[in-house]
Amino acid sequence: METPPSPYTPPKVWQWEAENGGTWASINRPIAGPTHDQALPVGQHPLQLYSLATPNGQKVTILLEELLALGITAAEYDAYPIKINAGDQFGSGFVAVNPNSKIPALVDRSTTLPTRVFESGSILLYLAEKFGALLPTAPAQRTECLSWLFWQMGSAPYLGGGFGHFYSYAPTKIKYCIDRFAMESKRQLDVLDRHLADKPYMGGDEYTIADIAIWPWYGALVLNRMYDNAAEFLEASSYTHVMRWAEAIAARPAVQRGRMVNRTWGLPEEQLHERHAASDFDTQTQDKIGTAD
Ligand SMILES: N[C@@H](CCC(=O)N[C@@H](CS)C(=O)NCC(=O)O)C(=O)O
Repeated sequence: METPPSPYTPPKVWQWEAENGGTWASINRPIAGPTHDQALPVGQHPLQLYSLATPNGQKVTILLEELLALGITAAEYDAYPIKINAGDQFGSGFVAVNPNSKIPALVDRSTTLPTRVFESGSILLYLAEKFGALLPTAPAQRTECLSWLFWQMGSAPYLGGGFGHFYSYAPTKIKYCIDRFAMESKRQLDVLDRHLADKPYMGGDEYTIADIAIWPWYGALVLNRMYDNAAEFLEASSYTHVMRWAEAIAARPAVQRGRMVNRTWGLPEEQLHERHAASDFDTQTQDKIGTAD
């Protein structure tokens, strides 16, 4: 096949053009560190979560709601929204908790000195170990669970930053990029589908933090909750085992609550901007109706 002429020749040294037209262009920068002073709020519980209900954020709120559903009251938490489209992740307080300036970030104030935890996979592991739940203790099962947890951390950027970005967010649709990442996303769905063919959950018989990490990305994708009908584009319904697994997890009450926490968009009844107590879920509908984001 003949290679088409390239519309862009890279210069010797890359230059930052702040406005490139893509969704999120206004918040992306080639430098790290804080842009402004902004202290983080602190609530009454030992666990303080600073996040947003994106797939990476949902992982942590789903786990916390599952821990509470198991009767682990020490997992009570305050959750504050970090509005990444307004640049909250570059505030000095947030950067002190996560030098990588991305949600989710957690502070555990029950330790002698507050413990900061960033990267969603690290937060899931920290909480599962702290409370001794949703992570098997037998070495073989624990290792299988962690293998899938780390699989998610390495794989989802191809789905989100690759496929989702070029299919949905980029200012122009570039066939080469969409082909490359659609291919990889379908390959990943096939990995999951083959694995789930003979077991209910990623780790085997037990629901674990591996499912909690993978579901907000791949479950949401096959349930057509992401990227402008991407489920149809990627023929998600053909991955029948992933679909069955995604629907079973979507039906869990803790998952439904976790999806709502720090959600600042969508249907008013699905949003809970801040979470401080279980009763917040009962009152959120009245509070949010009429609130514009
Ligand atoms: N590997 C990180 C990824 C976190 C991440 O990409 N967070 C996004 C939202 S889903 C974010 O905060 N973006 C803001 C930005 O890039 O400035 C994790 O799993 O915690």
